[in-house]
Amino acid sequence: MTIGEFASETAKWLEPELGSVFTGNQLDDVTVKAAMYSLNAGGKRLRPLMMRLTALMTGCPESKMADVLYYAATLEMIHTYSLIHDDLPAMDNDDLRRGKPTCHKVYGEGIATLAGDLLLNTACERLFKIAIAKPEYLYASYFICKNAGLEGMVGGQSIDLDSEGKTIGLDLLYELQEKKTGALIESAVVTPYYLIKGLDEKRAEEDETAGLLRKLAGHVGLAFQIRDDILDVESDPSILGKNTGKDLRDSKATFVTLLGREGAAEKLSAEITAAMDVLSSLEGMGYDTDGYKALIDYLEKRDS
Ligand code: GRG
Repeated sequence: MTIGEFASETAKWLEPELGSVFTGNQLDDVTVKAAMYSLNAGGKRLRPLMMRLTALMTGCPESKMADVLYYAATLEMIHTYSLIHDDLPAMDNDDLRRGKPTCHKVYGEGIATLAGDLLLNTACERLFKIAIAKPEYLYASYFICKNAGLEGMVGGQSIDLDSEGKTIGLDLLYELQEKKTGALIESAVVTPYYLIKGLDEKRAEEDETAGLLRKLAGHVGLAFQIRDDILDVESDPSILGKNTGKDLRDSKATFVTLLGREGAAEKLSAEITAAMDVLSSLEGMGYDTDGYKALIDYLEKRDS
């Protein structure tokens, strides 16, 4: 199966679960409508795809795939909330996302803000709900919340906003990106394994496979972000589904502005090689890594 076919299969797997988050009268609420508009606006579903890849690679029993699906939908909700808020005039001020008008362009800024809040709050509710029923998932739920907060995505976005128009060094750019984009990708790559094994914090720290998955996530996250920075200067909005040239417009430090186009491409290639090395280690432990290899190949070349 190609990575494109796997992506289509993942979208079909995910979408009924997303469609079941809000039901009945809730669907009449305008904030729910706005949240559903963005959830179904044509995202690539990369994080759920990574979750499925990890689950399949690490031997998830069929009986636990429904729980992986539940977490995949939950993480996609957190990712979508972050994009809705990021697009608001007070943040990145964008009118195009996933090839469609952004949430606030359709529903107004107030409702779009609430739609993001609703997605995050509902995601947290879901993470608690499943951990109440299955306490062995408590650490996985905590890990997702932590990576979405100050130590992860919000912390990265905070550094990003604070750095606009300022000169920042490569070290701070790494920290910013590892938090802003990398933390949710880490949640996607490692959480299914935490679920399958029912790992608590100590065991997650000590487990060899978990350690390799965290390393893999670090390289995948950076590769994804560097490619994103390259696309911002090279791609076309009609292909990318969002406006380009924004980083220059907003005087943002990116891998391209700090390293140059060639330097960014070299860094991307180094991250791809490092990710492939981690996969070789996982292969040495008996895991079938073909799916992740195909994903990494796609991340290096993706044009949207
Ligand atoms: C508002 C707390 C808060 C955080 C926002 C993720 C983020 C932080 C901002 C988005 C800015 C951005 C364009 C980051 C680059 C990487 C990224 C997350 C791109 C979007 O992810 P994709 O390409 O999106 O997976 P789709 O639309 O395919 O789901």
